[in-house]
Amino acid sequence: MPLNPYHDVKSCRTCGGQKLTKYLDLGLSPLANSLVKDKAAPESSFPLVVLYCEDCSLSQLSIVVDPAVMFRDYCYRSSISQTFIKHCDELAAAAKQACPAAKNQLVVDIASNDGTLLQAFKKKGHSVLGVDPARNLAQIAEAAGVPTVAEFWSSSLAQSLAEKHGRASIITATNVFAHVDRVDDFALGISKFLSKDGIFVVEFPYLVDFIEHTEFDTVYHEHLSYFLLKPLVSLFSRFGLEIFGVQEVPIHGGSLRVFIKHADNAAIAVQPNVKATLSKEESGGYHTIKPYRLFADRAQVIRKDLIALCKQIKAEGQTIIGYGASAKGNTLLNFCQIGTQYIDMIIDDTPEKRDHLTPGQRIPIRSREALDKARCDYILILPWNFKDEIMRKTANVGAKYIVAIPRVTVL
Ligand code: JHZ
Ligand code: ZN
Repeated sequence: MPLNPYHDVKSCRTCGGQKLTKYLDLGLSPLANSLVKDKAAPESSFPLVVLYCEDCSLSQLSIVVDPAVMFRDYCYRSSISQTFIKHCDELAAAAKQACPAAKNQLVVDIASNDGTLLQAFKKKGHSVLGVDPARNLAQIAEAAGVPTVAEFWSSSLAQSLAEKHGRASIITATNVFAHVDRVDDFALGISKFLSKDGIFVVEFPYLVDFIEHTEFDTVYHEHLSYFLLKPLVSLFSRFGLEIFGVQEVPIHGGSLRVFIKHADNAAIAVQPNVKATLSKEESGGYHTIKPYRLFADRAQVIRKDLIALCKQIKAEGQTIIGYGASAKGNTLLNFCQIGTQYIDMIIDDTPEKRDHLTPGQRIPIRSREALDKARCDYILILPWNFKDEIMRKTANVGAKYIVAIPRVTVL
């Protein structure tokens, strides 16, 4: 890792404004997906602070860590959750419905990970192309029949892909837009690569859900921005692109799916839900700092309650095992300073994560078999967004469950 792999944010990423107000400070935290190979390995921590733009209401981190450090070798696999695979099938169907012109033409997925979403389009007869900077994941996707370019999305990459493959009828980008620093160049790339009658579908964790459900653990260095719809309208319009529909979807604790087309494509009508969503954001008070400050207070309550619960369980001589060595889990555990004094290990079904230690707290990550062999009175479900799936697959353990978000609860 370079000595100083980050820079400070001086102005708003989407509007250039400089009135940035801090509302959440989670202290110093290591990179949430930088799993540690052995106990002696050194580790760097960086400030984890969220700012609110007084001009356009974008929430954003106060620093940007070099993306090459975080994303060239990536341990998160989209295909691990059945819930997400189902979500991808539904997304592919919704995209096709929104763009009848696409027929079986080229679909490109930005940040295609191990190719999970593109497999859904392939099943529907499309030719597909993935773009993802993680070289390890590109190899896995290729082996599964999804051609993948191991690069970061940019306008210059878009230009060269357009020359090589022609323009895409459908471009998708799920859970990546929040990772992007140069959002203007990202949008320029879309405008260059999207066919005249094509659509771009972008999906990201929605700020309204983030605030309403106190999902503060989804703050980590990969997530540079926390989006409302509002800042995106002017961003995309600067590149001749227009938002024509939105849909709230439950994945990852509540995400917004946004449909975008070339502004001069009159064949696709703009749906009333765009205006309705913008009004809802305004009437919800999200253009004022108040809900953000209350959210930060609630995060402190969760910390206090979770520590108290862990202490009580240990005092009763009982054991806690974590499930899901997720990025969000690492934010939670590091913010609460909950480590092996409370949690014996964390189970994860991702082969890449096993037999590593979590960043910061250095809790061992083990495979499912380890859970079946251990004594386990409580399972702390770190990816609360997949709570139902994890409860179903661990029902045989007979343990109680703890979830920390939206509030500390024992199930
Ligand atoms: P999960 C990731 O965050 C990273 P994370 C990324 N930056 C992003 O934006 C968000 O997703 C959206 C495991 N698991 O999906 C797999 C099982 O082992 O909530 C994962 O390690 N068995 C791209 O990491 C973790 O839990 C299971 O049955 O916070 C889930 O992590 C299931 C369901 C999950 O995302
Ligand atoms: Zn702004």
